[in-house]
Amino acid sequence: MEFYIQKPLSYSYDALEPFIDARTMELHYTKHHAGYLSNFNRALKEWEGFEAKPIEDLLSDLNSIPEKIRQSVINNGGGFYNHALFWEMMTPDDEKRHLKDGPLLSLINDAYGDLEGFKKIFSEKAMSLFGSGWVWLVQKTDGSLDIRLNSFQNNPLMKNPSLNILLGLDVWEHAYYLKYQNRRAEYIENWWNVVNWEFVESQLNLN
Ligand code: MN3
Repeated sequence: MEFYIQKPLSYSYDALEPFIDARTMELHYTKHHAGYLSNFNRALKEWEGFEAKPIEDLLSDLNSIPEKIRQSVINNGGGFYNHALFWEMMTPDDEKRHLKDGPLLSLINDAYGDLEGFKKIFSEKAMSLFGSGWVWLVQKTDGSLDIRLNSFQNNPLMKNPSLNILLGLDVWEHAYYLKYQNRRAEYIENWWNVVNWEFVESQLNLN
């Protein structure tokens, strides 16, 4: 039995062309993401009495995980969860690719001046990450925005469960190497074109 499953992509492998190429999407989804999931499920089978629960709850409470599989859950459960989010954070739909006036834009303006200012800082952070990992836009409990960097498949929830994840960018080489080779900056610049701002805004906590 599998505790967690991979949701189908809501768009085709070539839907994000020319910014993200079809071959990268296919390998990323069918090999990398599926691989994390299969290793994750395999590790959980060694956890006697484990019952599936929302993945966020599991990754927010690493101390509850038996030590012998904890690192595997961090790597593979993190990889499974991060990619599931990543697919939803991108869209082929032009309507959703624009951030409209609203609560998210207001928060971005408060924190970074304007949307371009935010993109610049987020991109610089993504460039500054040495090796493989992720950069995230998160919302803190006071409602304000912040940026987090994680190596490997770590996720901000693992250190701080109170953070609300809004947007994430995969900067592992497997996410861009086929099309962009070593040109991470070009990948990041192009990736902004496919961000699903409607989804990002829908993740906000509004109080
Ligand atoms: Mn990846």
